[in-house]
Amino acid sequence: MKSSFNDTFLRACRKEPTPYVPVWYMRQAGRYQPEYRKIREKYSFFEMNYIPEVCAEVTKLPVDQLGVDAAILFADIVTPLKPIGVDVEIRSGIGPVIDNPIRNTADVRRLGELDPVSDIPFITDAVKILANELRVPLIGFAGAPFTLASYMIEGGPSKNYYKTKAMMFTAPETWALLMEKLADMTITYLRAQIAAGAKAVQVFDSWVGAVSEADYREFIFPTMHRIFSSLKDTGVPLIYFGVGTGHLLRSFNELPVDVLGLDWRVTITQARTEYGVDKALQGNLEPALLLAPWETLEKKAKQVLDEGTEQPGYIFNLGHGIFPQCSVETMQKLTALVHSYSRKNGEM
Ligand code: 1CP
Repeated sequence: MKSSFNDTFLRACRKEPTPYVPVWYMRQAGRYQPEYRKIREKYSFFEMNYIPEVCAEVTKLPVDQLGVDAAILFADIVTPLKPIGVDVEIRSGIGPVIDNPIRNTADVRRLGELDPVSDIPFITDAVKILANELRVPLIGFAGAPFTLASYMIEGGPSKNYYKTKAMMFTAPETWALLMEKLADMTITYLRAQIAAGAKAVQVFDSWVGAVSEADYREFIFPTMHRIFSSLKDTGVPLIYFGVGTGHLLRSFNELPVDVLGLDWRVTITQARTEYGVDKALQGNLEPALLLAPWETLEKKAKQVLDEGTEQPGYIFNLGHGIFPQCSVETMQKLTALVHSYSRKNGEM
């Protein structure tokens, strides 16, 4: 590892003491940045994703601009779905849209297997460039099977996931096959990113908070357990994140992961005391506060930091992604605050 390499984030993932609280932000590369918007004018989302030099450049934008302690690969959770036969595009202002949604067992059987060498060389090439150039760890990522399935079955973003849940409840064997295939793909995809140089991986189960704990345990937990268990031997920190998942935290805590990402609906103290989470934690500032007056944002960020730093193993982040209306200046100020406030507290 290079001598100037900043491994604060990796140490926090492993619950080791750190001189200050490391920070990165979900969706830290995106439309709130003028530089991103400029590149996006020239390319479609997938073109940016498919050209390793562009992908690497966009990944590095927030690292240089904000001073965060980790980079996250610029891609999307639906990126590996195209090569297995899902006709997905990213529509600006909407998100992933799929023209051939999954309806039945035959559709699931038709899904191919991911071959990293022929299917995603642009991802592994971008990771290699970044692993070589970055002075902070690169986080690789994948979507979790439930969240991917929600796009594949609904055909795009959804509010209540009725079609997804209908498959889960009415065709449990089809559902199980879909979960199995997506889990295999996720494992292959993350292993390829790790082999190319990703230093940690995050699995985004953004929409799994829509299911009850009983249904999570029956229809989803075994798949997640298999994914994380089979990645354990890579030795890199494994992070799992979902939105609105307070009621699932006890189950999440039983998974072989290193870090759990929290949204803003539960406090860090609640996660640790009420839900008994003993993993490292990442989160969880309410993203809407990025539009509040600085004094309000500062006060709330300090509250989050005070709770987070009660135990080793804490990474500052938002409770969900940055959104286009945010300002680069606010993100810079917030990053500096996380570093200075946590450093000062550490010395006290
Ligand atoms: O810095 C980064 O984080 C950029 C890399 C990144 C990641 C980690 C992107 C780029 N997408 C994601 C993950 C992702 N994609 C998730 C999990 C995280 C989360 O919950 O936000 C999800 C659910 C998606 C699906 C998706 N892709 C959406 C959400 C749609 C919905 O259902 O509400 C959207 C809007 C996209 C498009 C997308 N992905 C990434 C960017 C920068 C964009 C916007 C593209 C553009 O128009 O420029």
